Amino acid sequence: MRIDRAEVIVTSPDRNFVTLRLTTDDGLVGLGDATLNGRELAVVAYLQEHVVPLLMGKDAHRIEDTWQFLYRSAYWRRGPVTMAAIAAVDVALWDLKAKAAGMPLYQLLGGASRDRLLAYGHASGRDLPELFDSIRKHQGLGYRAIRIQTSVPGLNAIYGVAAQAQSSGKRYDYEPAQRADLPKEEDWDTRAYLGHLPSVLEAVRAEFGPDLPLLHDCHHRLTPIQAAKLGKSLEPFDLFWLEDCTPAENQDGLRLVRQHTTTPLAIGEVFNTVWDYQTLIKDQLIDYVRSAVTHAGGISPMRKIMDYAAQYQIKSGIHGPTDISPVGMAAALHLDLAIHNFGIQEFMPHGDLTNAVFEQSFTFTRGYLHPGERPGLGVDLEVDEAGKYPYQTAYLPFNRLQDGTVHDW
Ligand code: CS2
Ligand code: MG
Repeated sequence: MRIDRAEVIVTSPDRNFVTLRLTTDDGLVGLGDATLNGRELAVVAYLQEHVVPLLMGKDAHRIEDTWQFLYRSAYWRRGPVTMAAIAAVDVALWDLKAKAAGMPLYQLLGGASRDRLLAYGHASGRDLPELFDSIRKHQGLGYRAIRIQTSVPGLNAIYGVAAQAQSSGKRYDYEPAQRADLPKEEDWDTRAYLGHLPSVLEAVRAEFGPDLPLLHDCHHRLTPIQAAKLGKSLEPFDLFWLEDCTPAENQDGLRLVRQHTTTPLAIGEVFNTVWDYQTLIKDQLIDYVRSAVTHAGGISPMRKIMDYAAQYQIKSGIHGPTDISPVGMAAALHLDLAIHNFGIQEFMPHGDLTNAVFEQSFTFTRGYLHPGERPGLGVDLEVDEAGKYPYQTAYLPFNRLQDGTVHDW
């Protein structure tokens, strides 16, 4: 089974996606997601210029060797662009191997370790009534775990509040990347946020009770001691997790947070190799690993990261917003189903235009996901449909503090 065609397909139905489509000499097609929100074209160039030429004629069955070759022969290691490109190759090769075997991909990863995968969705609101409506809407859709994001009085625009994006009438969800030639500036005030959030979660618990699993994403905006303070202040509300509470390039920063709070911690959606997690996992500074298969080099390395994490009873919480394509989501679900230390799966449903481009077999039923039983990933890319939606420049916002200092978004 040799690779004799490799296409890098860029399409922008509801948002930009980059997909690697490999075809073998016996006519099988394998797909890999290479979408890096706001930097899609960098990954396209990396694939087209530095990866696709190396794949021609390669034995598609040699997944590990191909991964090691692409990682080590590049000389320059790690980083989001490189690892997204390598991930697309890795996932496409796993898709091919599973199709050649006539099995759903999870069967090649050891088979199912569970019957279904708990999902969480994104509820948000500019105020409590809007937030409560959003929670009820997500419960009505079947979600059994819900992320809570809220506006903060005095701030104009903040991460994660769908109504802000939907107020423009252009979005069905909260997609932070704005289709524009330049990144959009948002504002931030940590003191206002820290003063407001606990009252919101207190109100949510009072309205929805103690049992609903609640998650919150700080989106990298606090110092370690501020994160420690927030984690401690939220303990009465029993979060499922507090995500990206502090920028974790300084892995030791989480040691300070851990010393002050028992609120479970999730980190890593911006991480792309096991080295980014080494201290966090070895010293049990986190509870959930957040990287997406698409951003962490593919299924092969993500499985290794999760096996390392399992030694410390750390679970998966794979990243799953709408900037992870249905191909990337399917890859996550097959891995989720097979590993023992599955935690939870983020699931933001895609829009109708996207679902017409990517025909998928995975299901979301009464709050649980399943990858399906079709051979391979279970996703087909409708190439002609994809061709209807050319790339549109889009950037994630950036942040400034009240005094104009650039901050973490
Ligand atoms: C967020 C993401 O889903 C999450 O946890 O952090 O939506 C993130 O903002 C986007 O993936 C950035 O592209
Ligand atoms: Mg996040």
